Amino acid sequence: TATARVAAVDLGAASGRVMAARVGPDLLELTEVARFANTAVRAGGTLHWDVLSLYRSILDGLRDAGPVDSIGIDSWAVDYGLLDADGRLLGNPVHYRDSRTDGVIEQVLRQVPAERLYAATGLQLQPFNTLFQLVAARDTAQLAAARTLLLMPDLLAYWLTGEIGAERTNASTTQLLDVNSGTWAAELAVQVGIPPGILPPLREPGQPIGVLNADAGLGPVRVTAVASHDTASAVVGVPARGERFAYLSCGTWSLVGVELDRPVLTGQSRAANFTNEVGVDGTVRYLRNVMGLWLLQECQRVWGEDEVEPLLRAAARSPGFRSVIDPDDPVFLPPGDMPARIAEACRRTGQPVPGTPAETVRCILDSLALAHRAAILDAQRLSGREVDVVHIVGGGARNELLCQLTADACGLPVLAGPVEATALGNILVQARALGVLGAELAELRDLVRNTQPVRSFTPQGDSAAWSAVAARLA
Ligand code: LFR
Repeated sequence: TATARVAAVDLGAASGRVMAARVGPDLLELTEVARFANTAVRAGGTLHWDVLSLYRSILDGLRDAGPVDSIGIDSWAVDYGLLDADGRLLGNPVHYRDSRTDGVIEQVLRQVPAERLYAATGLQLQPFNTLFQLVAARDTAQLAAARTLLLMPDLLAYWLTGEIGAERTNASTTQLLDVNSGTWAAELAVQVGIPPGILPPLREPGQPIGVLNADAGLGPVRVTAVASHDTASAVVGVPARGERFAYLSCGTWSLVGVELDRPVLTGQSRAANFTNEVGVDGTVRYLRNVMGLWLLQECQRVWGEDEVEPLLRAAARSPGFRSVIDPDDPVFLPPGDMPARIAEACRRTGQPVPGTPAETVRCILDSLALAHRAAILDAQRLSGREVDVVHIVGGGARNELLCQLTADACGLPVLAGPVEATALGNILVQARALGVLGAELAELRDLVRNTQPVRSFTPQGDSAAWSAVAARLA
């Protein structure tokens, strides 16, 4: 049978990688060819992505990947570059954790009531949604000069191929896509002062984008649109059977939810800040953003501690449930002194203040497990979809303590892995487009399940005990 060789570029907020894969009906072999740090740069008072450095690392990685039939790119969501009338990038893309969006949600909601915004877009309110970033930039010379907005993977694909477009799964995170029609919400854009003409034509996962141009120096390889929102690719890579599963894509963020056929747009869903993001094949990623391992990553940065394993071992020995925080409190969103913020949150809620890194890490993991529990309970209640199992994919699947705590808190079995679900999802959509895999999403997941290692965690203790802990934060 036919096999394909494909390359996946997967950019996370902390690091990027280029993976090479061989794929066929019974074959899914993945090799990491390059891994590079993604380091934000503060310049002129603004937090930026270093997009040229990412692009250079991608080109180097693709060169090392050797000959492939296709290349696909995914990254974190919402962030973008603007092109001028000559097709040149206007400035460096701004990081979604930059403070320029402080207060912008409130400003927009005075113009567009929250009910209407949710009915139109189905999206959770996050200060960094593209809509709010653009409103924050409304009166800038840069936006005035802009002719085209390209989300990060689309910008990189543009440099590789010269082709312009907006891949749908990622476009669905902008809060500028109409949840009912699936087209750009041009009227909404106009209402908040965003020129709708900058939003490029949409493209679907699996569609060819174009062919590598001469700049890349790698020959005329085809670039394929994948589910370019990393979380959408991760959900493709979940090794689930059937539909009674919750997923937890766990990295810098914990994205927790279920896969549905249609969006949930009720008032209760809006109040719970659940989002209806677009998945592949017409699916809806009904999920909530939980702050995720960002809390731990920022602590590590402050402590100057590169190694996570010793911290996790110490946290496993540290007593549980001593203090918990609400990880989704906006105070934890920007970069900064995370251990001090966590200490302050414990003090404020009358709980013991973690005194050592081990205690702080334990507090983070207990708190994340608790937030995972709340999100999974809410997802079921709000959507009517019941689940029997929680699939944890992404880097967090390596974190045994977090996997076990999540199983305990949810009272559900956890299946952990693959760690590289996002790259796998990216690869599977390309391989399907090349015609070497079956058409059904379920078949793609079967291939992941049959080829990738998965570990299982059985829930222990009484999960209801976690409700009492949650009550401390009420
Ligand atoms: C995860 C992710 C989330 C999105 C956040 C910001 O990497 O893509 O899905 O909410 O990053 O873009």
